[in-house]
Amino acid sequence: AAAPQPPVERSFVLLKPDAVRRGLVGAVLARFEAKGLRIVALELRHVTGELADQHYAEHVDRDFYPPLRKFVTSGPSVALIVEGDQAIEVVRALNGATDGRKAAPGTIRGDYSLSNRENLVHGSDSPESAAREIALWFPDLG
Ligand code: RTP
Ligand code: MG
Repeated sequence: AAAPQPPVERSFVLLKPDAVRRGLVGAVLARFEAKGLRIVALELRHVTGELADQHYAEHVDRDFYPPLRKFVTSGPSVALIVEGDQAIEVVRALNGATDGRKAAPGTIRGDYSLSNRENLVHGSDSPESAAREIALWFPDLG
C-alpha cells in the first residue's frame, strides 16, 4: 500500500505590482518555498480593470476600492497557486496583517511593507475564496 500522504489544500497567491516593481518576487517566493508549500502554477500577469473587479468582487463598493484598483493594475503581478497542508491559513500567516505598518516583523508585510494598500501579497481567505480565485485566474487548472 502507498505511504499515507499529508492532506493537501490549495491557495491562490498574488504578488502585487509593488512586489514586482521593488524586485521582491524572489524574496517572497523563497519564503513560501522554504515553508514547504509547493508551487503548482505561476504566471506573470498584468491585471486588467475587469479582472481586478472580479478578483475583488467583495470590495468593489468600498471607498478604498478605486485606489486599490489603480494600484493592482499599475504594472505586472505574479499570480500563483501553492499547495500544502492547511495552505490557506499558512499563507495568510506568512503574509501577516493587512496593514504593513502593523504587521508583525517576520511576516512578509511586516518585513517589507509600510502601507495598508501596497502590501505586496494577496492570499485566499477561505476554501471557498481559494476555489473561486483559482477558477478565475487559472481556468485551465480547475
Ligand atoms: P488580500 O485580500 O490582498 O490578501 O488582503 P487582506 O485579505 O489582508 O485584506 P482585504 O481586507 O481583503 O483587502 C484587500 C486589499 O485591499 C487593500 N486595502 N486597502 N483601507 C484601505 O485603504 C485598504 N484596506 C484594504 C489592501 O491591498 C488589501 O490587501
Ligand atoms: Mg482579502
